Amino acid sequence: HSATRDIGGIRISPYACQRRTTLKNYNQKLTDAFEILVENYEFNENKEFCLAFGRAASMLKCLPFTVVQVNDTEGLPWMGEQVKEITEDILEEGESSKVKAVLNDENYRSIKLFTSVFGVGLKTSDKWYKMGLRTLEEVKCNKNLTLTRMQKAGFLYYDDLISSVSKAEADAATQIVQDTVWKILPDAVVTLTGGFRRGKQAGHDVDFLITVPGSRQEEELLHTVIDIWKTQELLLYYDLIESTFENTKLPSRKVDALDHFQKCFAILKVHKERVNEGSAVQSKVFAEEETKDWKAIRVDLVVTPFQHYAFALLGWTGSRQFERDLRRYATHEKKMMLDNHALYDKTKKIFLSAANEEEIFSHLGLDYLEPWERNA
Ligand code: DCP
Ligand code: MG
Repeated sequence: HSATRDIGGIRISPYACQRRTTLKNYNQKLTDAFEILVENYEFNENKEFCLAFGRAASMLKCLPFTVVQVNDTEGLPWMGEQVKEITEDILEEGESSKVKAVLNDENYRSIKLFTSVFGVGLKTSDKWYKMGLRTLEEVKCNKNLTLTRMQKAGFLYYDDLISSVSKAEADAATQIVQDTVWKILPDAVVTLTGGFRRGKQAGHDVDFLITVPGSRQEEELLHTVIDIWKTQELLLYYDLIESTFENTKLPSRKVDALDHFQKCFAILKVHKERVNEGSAVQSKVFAEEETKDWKAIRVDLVVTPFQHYAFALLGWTGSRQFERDLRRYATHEKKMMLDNHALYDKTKKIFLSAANEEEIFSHLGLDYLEPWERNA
């Protein structure tokens, strides 16, 4: 599986952290199809197939040309037999019967629908499906179910939360976060992370990383931010998770496990007047009919000690596939362990410190990739 190939004199690596993947995707038709299969295998907890199709999709995203025949993928890493078959179907028939079957599958459709509610994961979705429930109306009307506080918020703000967050809305949220944080600690660093840092124009939430140069001033920060937002009535939902971080703990390989930093998963009330979409004229026309002048937006705030900021920034910028490959590369090519907190050299038995992302790439012997080149 570690085949490499030259494209325009550039060797294509099986690791996403050695490929520059921008948002320009010449093979979206194929990658969309593979991502549907990835999602389906995720729902069925088939890790092996999840990885296989995820890696294939990610590989196709970095190509500087559109694949028009299966031969075009010859020699590329991760192009297994199944991947080739589906690629062939799509290129020749315009669609894949396998992908079509998933899209029509009752289980896939129900789990997709249920997990679209904030606070509803695979376990809950599976339970609802096995109870015979198929629609959100049926869930809401079922008297035997007890919803968590998170799920109640998920249903309450469902329409706002499924409509994706625009860059303008993310900027408005950034303003709110910065205003509040800087009122408390003017030296704090507030960074927009996640997909928006990679240059995406839309996302499902807005991710922030907060740190304070100097020592330990950040510990009370989130509590104060929350108190201020409560009095301003800007918090529609929040869950504050205290830090369980220990300096001596070795990095973990699990890319989907939550990190140990203090964080707040919130739903923020963002007033439309704060959102500069460049369509002010239109919004004025409709202003009189409108009753709700705000949108509920999912916001994640993560607070890190200053020495761990670069690792957290690298970890929270994503993409998920990029993060997976970065850790896999560290483990298998460098005998190092990397996570959102630290980098540990197993040969030298020491933690390697870093003041910025460039230094982490350099410790790993990797060429630096800009955030917008990490859209693997
Ligand atoms: N992340 C993490 N630990 C978590 C959740 C996320 O380290 N518990 C990291 C991995 C992701 C990044 O943070 O690459 C951002 O997570 P999102 O799920 O918000 O993904 P994106 O921002 O890339 O996409 P979207 O546009 O859907 O928000
Ligand atoms: Mg995000």
